[in-house]
Amino acid sequence: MKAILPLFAALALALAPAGQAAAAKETPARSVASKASKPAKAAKAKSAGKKTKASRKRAATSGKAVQAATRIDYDGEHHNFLEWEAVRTFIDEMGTRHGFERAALETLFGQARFIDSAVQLVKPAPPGKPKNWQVYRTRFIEPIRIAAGVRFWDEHAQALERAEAVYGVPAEVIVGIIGVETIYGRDTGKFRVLDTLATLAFAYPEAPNRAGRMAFFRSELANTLLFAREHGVDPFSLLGSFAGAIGMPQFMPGSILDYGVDFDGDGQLDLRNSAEDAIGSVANFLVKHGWNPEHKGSPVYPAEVSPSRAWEPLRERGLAATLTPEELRTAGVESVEALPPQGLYGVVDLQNGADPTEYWVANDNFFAITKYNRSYFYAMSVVELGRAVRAARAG
Ligand SMILES: [Ca+2]
Repeated sequence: MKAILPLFAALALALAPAGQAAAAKETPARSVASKASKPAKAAKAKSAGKKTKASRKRAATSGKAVQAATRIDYDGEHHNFLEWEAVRTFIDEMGTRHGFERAALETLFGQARFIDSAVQLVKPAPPGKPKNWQVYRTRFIEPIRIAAGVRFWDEHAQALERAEAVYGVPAEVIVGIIGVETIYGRDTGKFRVLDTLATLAFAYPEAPNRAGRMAFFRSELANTLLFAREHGVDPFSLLGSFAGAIGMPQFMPGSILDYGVDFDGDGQLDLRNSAEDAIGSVANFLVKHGWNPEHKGSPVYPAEVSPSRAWEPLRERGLAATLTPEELRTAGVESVEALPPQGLYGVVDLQNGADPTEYWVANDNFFAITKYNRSYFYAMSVVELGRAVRAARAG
């Protein structure tokens, strides 16, 4: 989730079934994605994790014997990251800022692999076809994902109810996000996060915003090390997408540190194996990004726009609800349904290729979802998938 770039977008779409496609961006701004591991595999990893927890903790904290505990089944080149000055500088900074032992980090980076596929995936996409919401939505609002959503909701109904009670985020929105990101944990990503983040932090390909991207991935690499230390896990045990997004909700390490919640209360924050932790963390993320529990209705309403196009500048207000229903009406944007009078709205346009663009008005809660992945297509997919799952459950 959080913060990767529009960049990945199109390429991710081409390559990834789930969250990565979510990363695809059609609108103004952000995010990530991932993927791959079957539930059975995850369960296995969980029990193995329990067995080795003590040793992982030792490894993570002593720094002497950090082992690449997680078997990797993808192509990654052994690369001596320590040859790069930027890596040595990073290690120095982790020492001075966060008290990490140099020798421990050198051992760690000595075991990191260079992931060429991550480099290929973040390269700017070639110009593609015009954006098309109706095409995009068919990838997410489809029978397999809806059926998986029903199973997930049934299995975790209690945790979803609890999240709604604690955070005020309805189950269907949480179900929509986890479904769009990873098909409920089916595609969480197989890369060791340390490998992909080290690769992107120090070998990001040529791109207009390369420096900013590298700084972002360096920061997430630091967050990975901080998270592993804080939670006593081997940093190599963290698996995620090509871009370092972790678990069922595809949180970047920094978002796990900032918004992750141990919602099942077992003392571990595990977004890959604990659906409850994923559910609580998604709800917490949304609330911290402007979700307003007072707005009980739909986060988004179909609208009609006047041919005058006086409303066009309203689309440039960013990912925020800043307009009163009056202001919208004055500018020629009319919600098809009556809007709840309280609250502010923003104009959302969904392009449909050669077909007419759809217009909607959205409140704070829709824009909170866009903070998860800065894309109107993404947020609308979340809303629609959640509704479809709810309807399917109702039978
Ligand atoms: Ca937990």
